[in-house]
Amino acid sequence: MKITDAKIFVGGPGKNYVTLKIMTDQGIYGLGDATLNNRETLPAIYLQDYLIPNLIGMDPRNSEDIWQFFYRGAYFRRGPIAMAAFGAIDMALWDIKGKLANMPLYQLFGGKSREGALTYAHATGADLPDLIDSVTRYIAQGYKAVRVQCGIPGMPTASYAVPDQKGLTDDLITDFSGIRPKTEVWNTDLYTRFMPQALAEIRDRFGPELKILHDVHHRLTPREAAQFAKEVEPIGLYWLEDPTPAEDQNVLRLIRKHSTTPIAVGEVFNSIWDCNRLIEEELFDFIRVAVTYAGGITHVKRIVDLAGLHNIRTGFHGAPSHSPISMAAQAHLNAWAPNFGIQEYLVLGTQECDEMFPSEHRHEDGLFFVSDAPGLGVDFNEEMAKRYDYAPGSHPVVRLEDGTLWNY
Ligand code: KDG
Ligand code: MG
Repeated sequence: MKITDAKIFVGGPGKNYVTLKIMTDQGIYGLGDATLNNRETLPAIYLQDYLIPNLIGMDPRNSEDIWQFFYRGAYFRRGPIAMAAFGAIDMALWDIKGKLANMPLYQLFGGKSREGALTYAHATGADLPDLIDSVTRYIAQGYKAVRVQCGIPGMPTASYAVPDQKGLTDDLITDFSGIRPKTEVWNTDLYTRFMPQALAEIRDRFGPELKILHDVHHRLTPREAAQFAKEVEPIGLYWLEDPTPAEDQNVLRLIRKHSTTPIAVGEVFNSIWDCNRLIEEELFDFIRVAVTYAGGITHVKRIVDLAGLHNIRTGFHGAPSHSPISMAAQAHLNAWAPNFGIQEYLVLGTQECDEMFPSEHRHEDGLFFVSDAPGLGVDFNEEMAKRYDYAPGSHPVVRLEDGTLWNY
């Protein structure tokens, strides 16, 4: 069996999805997602200029060797661009494998460990009353787990995942439009004074059953993060995410020394080499990698297995930048993984998105039910994809009030 061709499409309804389609001499094709949020054209060019010319003629069934060929074969390897490109190829090869076997992917991993996989929604508000409304609505939709982000009184601008006006709480999607980033202004003291109280109020209001998550989005220093994690300990968070930037990995040791609040990290990790020591030392509780940015199913499955040996559960990244293709890849891993924890769930559930990526996957009562169709179980409407142009975007930059650049 041989790969005969591969095509890349960049664009989609409201997002620059990077979709890879690999064709074979047996008429079976596979789909992959290389959407690196706000840098979408880079994995697309890497695929087009360097990887696809090498893929043609390879046997698509040898997904492991093909992964090793691109990863080990690249002298300059790792990093989000390369790993997103390798990841898309890997997803597409697994899709082909599943179609050849006439089985959904989770069967090839070892079958189902559960039916519905727990997901969490993003509740937000410009202030606490709006956040409470937002949480109330998600609970009414059946969610058992909700990430809560809240506007901070006195903060000069809205911060990560928080609207700048009251009333905007339903499925808020951050506006990344424009090549020049917007600026957010951040004040740690205001945040660390207000946020623990807000989280405590959410716990009091909604009771012990609700799984409450919160994303600090890399904003605190190590000491501040340790103090924050200790302070929120009585609230019983499901997780506290990315308390500090990912570069200084010693930080997690300090946080662990001071609190038992569960920590989630990894949405910016691209390989097992970014987290193997942290996992082996059991310095966090949930691994947040995405199949898109971390080398596809082959590599992420390796991370999940290592995490499983060390009491770390999965909590894959699921921001709206991931297309239904990589979300399906994660759904198959979620159905199988013995150490599954939770899935972030935010794919734009619009009619246009569903038309462009038709599938029988189902989200109901806060749970994700994976389809039994062979392979990934998602298709791709190429003709429709051609309607969308690439629209450049950027993540905001963050500055402190004196102008110092901070972490988004
Ligand atoms: O591209 C970056 C976003 O996906 C990220 O800011 C979202 O932190 C995020 C999350 O937890 O979904
Ligand atoms: Mg996050």
